Amino acid sequence: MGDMNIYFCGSIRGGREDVKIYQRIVKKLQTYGKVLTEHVGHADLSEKGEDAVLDGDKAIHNRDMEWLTSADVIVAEVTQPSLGVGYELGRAVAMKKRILCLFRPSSGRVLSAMIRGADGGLDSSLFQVQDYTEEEVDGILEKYFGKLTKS
Ligand code: 6IA
Repeated sequence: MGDMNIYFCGSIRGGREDVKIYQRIVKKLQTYGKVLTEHVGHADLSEKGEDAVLDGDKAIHNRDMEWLTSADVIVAEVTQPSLGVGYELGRAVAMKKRILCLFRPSSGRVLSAMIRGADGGLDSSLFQVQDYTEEEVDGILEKYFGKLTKS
C-alpha cells in the first residue's frame, strides 16, 4: 500500500485560493503512498510562479503526463476551476485510471457537468465525484483508500 503512486490535481494558474485545502489533502494522501505532485500543495507556488526557463511549460506538461501514466490513483480537488486539472482528468479517463474528484458545494460554485456527469455512480466506479466540507476530507479519503486496498 505504501508503494502506491498517487497523482494529486489542484488548480495552479486557475487560482491558488484553495492551496490550504490542497496541502491538507496531500498530507493525508502521503499516508497511503507516494504523492507524485506534492508541489500542487505548496503555498509558495503562486499562479504566476517563477516563469522559469523557456521550455518550462513543455517540461511541466511532459513530466506531469509521465507521472499521470505511472499513477495508480488520481485525486483531484475540483472546486477551483482549472483548465489544467480538467485536462489531466480527461487524459486520466482515457488511460482508464481510478479517479476521485472532491468538490465543496459551500464554495457557491456549481461543478462542471463534464466532471459531475462523468461519475459512474457505483462505489466501484473508476470515476467518482464526492461533495464534501473541509472537516470531512480526512474521513472521505480514509473510506476511499480503505476500499481501494481491499479490492
Ligand atoms: O491550469 P492549471 O495551472 O490550474 O493546472 C493545474 C494542474 O496542472 C495541476 O494539477 C498540476 O498537476 C498541473 N500543473 C500546472 N502547472 C504546473 C506546474 N508548475 N508544475 C507542476 N504541475 C503543474 C507551474 C509553475 C508556473 C506557475 C510557473
